[in-house]
Amino acid sequence: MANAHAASEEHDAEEHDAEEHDAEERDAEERDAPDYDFAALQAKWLPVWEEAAPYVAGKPGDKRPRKYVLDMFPYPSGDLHMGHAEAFAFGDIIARYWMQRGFDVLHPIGWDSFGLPAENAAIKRGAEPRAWTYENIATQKNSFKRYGLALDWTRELHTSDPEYYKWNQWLFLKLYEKGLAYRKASWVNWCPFDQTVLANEQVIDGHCERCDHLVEKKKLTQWYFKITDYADRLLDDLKQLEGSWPSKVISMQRNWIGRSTGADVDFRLEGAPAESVGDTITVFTTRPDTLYGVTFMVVAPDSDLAAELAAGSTPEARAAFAAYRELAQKSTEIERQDASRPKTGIPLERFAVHPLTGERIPIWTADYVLADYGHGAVMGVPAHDQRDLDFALAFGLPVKIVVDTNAPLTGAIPVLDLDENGLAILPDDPAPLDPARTGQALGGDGRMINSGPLDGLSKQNAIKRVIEVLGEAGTGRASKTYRLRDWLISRQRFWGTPIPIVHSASGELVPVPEDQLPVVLPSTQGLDLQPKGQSPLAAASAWVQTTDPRDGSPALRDPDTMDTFVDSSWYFLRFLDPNDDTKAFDPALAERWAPVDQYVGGVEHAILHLLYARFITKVLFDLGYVSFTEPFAATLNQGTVLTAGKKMSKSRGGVHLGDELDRFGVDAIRLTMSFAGPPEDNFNWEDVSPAGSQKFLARAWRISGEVASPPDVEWKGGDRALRRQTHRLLADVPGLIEGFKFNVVVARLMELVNGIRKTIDNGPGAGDPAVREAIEVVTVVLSLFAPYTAEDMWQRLGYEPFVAWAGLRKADPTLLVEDSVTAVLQVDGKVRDRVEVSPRIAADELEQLARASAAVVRSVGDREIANVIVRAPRLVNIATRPAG
Ligand code: ANZ
Repeated sequence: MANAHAASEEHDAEEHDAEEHDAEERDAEERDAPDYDFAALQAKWLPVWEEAAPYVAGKPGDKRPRKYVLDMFPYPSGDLHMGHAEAFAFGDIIARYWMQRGFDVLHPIGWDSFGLPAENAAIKRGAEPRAWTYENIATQKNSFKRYGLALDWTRELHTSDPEYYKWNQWLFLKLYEKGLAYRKASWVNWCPFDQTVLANEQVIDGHCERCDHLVEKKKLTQWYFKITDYADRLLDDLKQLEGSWPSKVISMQRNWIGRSTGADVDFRLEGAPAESVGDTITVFTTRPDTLYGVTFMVVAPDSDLAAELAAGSTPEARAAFAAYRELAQKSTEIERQDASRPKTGIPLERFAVHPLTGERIPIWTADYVLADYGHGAVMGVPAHDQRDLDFALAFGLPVKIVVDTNAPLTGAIPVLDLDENGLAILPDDPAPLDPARTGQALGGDGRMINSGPLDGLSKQNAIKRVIEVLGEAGTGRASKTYRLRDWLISRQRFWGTPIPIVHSASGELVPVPEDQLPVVLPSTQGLDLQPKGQSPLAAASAWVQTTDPRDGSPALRDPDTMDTFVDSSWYFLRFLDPNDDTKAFDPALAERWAPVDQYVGGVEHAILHLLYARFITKVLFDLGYVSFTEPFAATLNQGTVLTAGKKMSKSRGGVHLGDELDRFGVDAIRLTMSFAGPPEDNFNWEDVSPAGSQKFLARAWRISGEVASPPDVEWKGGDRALRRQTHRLLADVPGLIEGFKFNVVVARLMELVNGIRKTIDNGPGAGDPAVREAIEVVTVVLSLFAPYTAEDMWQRLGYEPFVAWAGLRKADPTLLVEDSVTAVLQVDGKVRDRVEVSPRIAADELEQLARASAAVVRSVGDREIANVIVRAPRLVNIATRPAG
């Protein structure tokens, strides 16, 4: 087992030798008694657990403290795989741990069962998405059960059930009422293969997250949730999560929201005003201090502003613009932001007026400026911004330095190198290096120059000052911009929640009244589900043609369906009572159980899913439905199970979970996952040993049958060393489990089982009460990792099911104090005193103790000490001679 030693904390050489010897004995013993049969244990206990439904949370009258442990929503794509096996093993350890600690634990399960993959898979097989999905759920459900998870199956839900998606539609209407759901035409990501729009978040390096095809830009009218209204709160509330969310995930959230602070600056337009901005162009800048260095402006070619500016320009500029715009649209956003790509662009033959100097500033369009960031326009400061400099150099635009980056900021005298005569070497060129010559923009801090009222100021002070100056003139203000865009939630596909809006004959958007929900998906009968750029629902004429809820006049249903991230943004609340058909969730239940205490799942959801769930929770808070603002108090993101350093997947082959479960059994696989290392780390399946886990389980299980004392035996008189080992484990388990050090707990269990084996074989034997105590503790702790084996051990130890409720005992503090040995203190070979000391006491410390002993001092009397012999920790002999 690769990591046994890495995980184990204290191992001295002696123990190691003994272990090796034991291992030989054990191997012999295993040959003689191949009696641990995991398949039989699974067959024996699964029906017992099924029958008893033992993990039902929130039973009436249950007054225990509560914990909500949630595993990320599985998607029914196929059968259980390695990734599930790992994540669910970890979630289960945590859930079972709190059960053992006496909590009423809510550990529910459901399926995120709408979505593109099911639809695509069904189309490929000529099947029906609904049938395909529910078949998969049935298969997975069986596998989850066999995997021995302590789940509350009474709360199972599927997002593709109308009983669930009715509440998605309710949620949509709540957002719509609040002005947080809206429709707009804009440039969107379009996957030409899946023939649907994608959220920015679903575009990975310019490719569709689902099918990997290159994503295009299309101008379409779509539904959005206004998550940008919550950008500040989504960012600021991350502070609440520090320490209980992985810091990596917090910074991924932060970067995704991407708040930049700076200023908006208005430039007056010369000539005819542009329709969308009137007579000014506003830019967002993080460096308003560089305002005096502006030598041109750039607007995004795909912005309305550029089109309007071009429309008011010369015929030549108009034609050039049309051609350039078409070209720009062929590039992906990633390409456009690639700093190493040569700059392109064209002048629009339009001019703006500098708000402070009154200079005439030429306006260009270039694709390095993005339409949907800031205002889709920038002030070009080539001396201090590399992108602007590259652009200026490409088109011969002037470069004006306004920050002297060589000027010391603090007034301190710079330390200069000395020549061989001890004279300071003065820098050749104390003036700032000219970016126009070097090609390097001066991005650093320094003193403002060539900047009128800002001259001499530092960057920070110049920013402050220029915002004041602009404010007084009414041509600028402090401002923030976010990378975060509104959440595009409409999809042109069948297998999702219908958007509860009808389009009236006059083109108005009319929400479907709440009492008419759910808007149920039609049957697929006669529908062509092939992706075609328009929702297949548009062709379901009997479904689409409806009436205006206000007056019964003919109207059309919105044919789009919702992104499945809507479904998973609030599902944790539906688990509180998935059968409630009167409301999405009961605020009183939410008060009792939520937020989720511990969320467990893949780091691939570190941005989107978590961000959306956080956003919807804040909306629900604002609407008064919940009293908390963050959905998941703590999260654990497990690493990935790899094979040969690569993520396992169906297409890449690798190890099949099903085969491994058949070979080694559920418990050995779960234990192996837990033992592989810290749960956040990736590991290679080749580097771990399910066979070793299986052997360990057999060893522990065998001991449970050897115990020769009754369940009510008094432990007190048991072997002290073994008892101490047992209680040290008990004392450490809470900290280790709550700190996700599952691998260390497994290593400690292995050590304790070795200790028990020694006590049985080479010590007081199987009848010693300490043996019973120790194996009982092993059984309870092992139940977090290997529920079948532990349940059986519990029975062999003479107890009724269920080990899940046996409870974690408290460590006896008197057994936790350090060992001591008796040191003999002699004077001239005669024993004068005895002291209890640590077996690890240092020689000089022991000598000091001896010299301080009253009996020794008395015995030495007024004689002189000639020599001291120390044999720590057992003996000190003080030799004396007459004084003088
Ligand atoms: C003038 C300037 C001078 C700028 C300077 C930077 C340095 P972050 O930090 O990413 O928020 N910008 C603004 N809108 C843009 C758009 N739609 N597309 C591309 N670039 C845009 O970047 C903010 C800076 O990015 C802004 O500050 C602006 O350039 C540019 F020495 O304005 B700056």
